[in-house]
Amino acid sequence: MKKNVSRKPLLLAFVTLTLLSVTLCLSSCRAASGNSEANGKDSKKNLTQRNVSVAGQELNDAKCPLEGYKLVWHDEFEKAGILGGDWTYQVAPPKWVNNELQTYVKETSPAGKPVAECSEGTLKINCFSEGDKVYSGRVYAQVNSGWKYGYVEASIKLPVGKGTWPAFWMMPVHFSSWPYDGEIDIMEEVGFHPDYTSSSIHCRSYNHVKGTQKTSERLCEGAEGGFHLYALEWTADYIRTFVDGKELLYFENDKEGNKDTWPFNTPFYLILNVAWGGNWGGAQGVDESALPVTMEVDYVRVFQKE
Ligand SMILES: [Ca+2]
Repeated sequence: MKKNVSRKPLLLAFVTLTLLSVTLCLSSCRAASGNSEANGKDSKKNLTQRNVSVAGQELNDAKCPLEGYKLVWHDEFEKAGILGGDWTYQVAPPKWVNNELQTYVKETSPAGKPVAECSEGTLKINCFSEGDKVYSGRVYAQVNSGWKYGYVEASIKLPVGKGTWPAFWMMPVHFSSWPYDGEIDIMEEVGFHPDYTSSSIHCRSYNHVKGTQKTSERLCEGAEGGFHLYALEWTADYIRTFVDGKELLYFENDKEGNKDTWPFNTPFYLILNVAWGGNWGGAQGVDESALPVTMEVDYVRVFQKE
């Protein structure tokens, strides 16, 4: 596209100011962790900005789904009701991880309200208060087998409200300890920093406890309230993520054969959840008047190389 040359100084000033304010906000706002299994550990994300508005930044965008991959598993959530048999519910009390405030239950709250339900072609993960608790859903796809390498995508509409911390991510099937076994965060967002979606990887050498995790974040306008495509390509050589086909995170296997820097050579399963509060989601407090909230997922698809 042609650019109006006379506007360049203005544009540059705007980009500089935007970057400055984003950087300031990030350094002050992001006091906390990824959606990790590091229970209660304070942490800071080491952000790499790959904002599309950065002048001269070449982004390796792609047409999703990527070519050369074949669909091996998917859920379009067309069948109304509870989730199918490929899914497992996490049951966990508040403060189980990351000082999060929600109670995760299987299927429904004590009063019978669903934390995860399919209707009108989408999965809804509901986070709501009931009595003196906040209930929410955290569900796993293929928790016992997972997938090793491939291309994964989900179309997701994020909830709105200070305190929300929705995520689409992966953990290793054979798990002994965090971060040694690795974690792949395809999409995370927090309600106090709306529409800024991020991707991260965690392992022993790169994790938020040490401030060395690999993270990339970018404004995805309308992520709260509209469906956007969050995707991961994971090969033996690299991990990269996309938002609406725009590359966000790129992390390369250093090929040292060292699990500390590349634990991503075993099967990982998929996770969808809405956390409430916690080290990151609650870093600026929570607004309970925002509840109930819902994360809506149109589909999740897993592809592998033919
Ligand atoms: Ca659907």
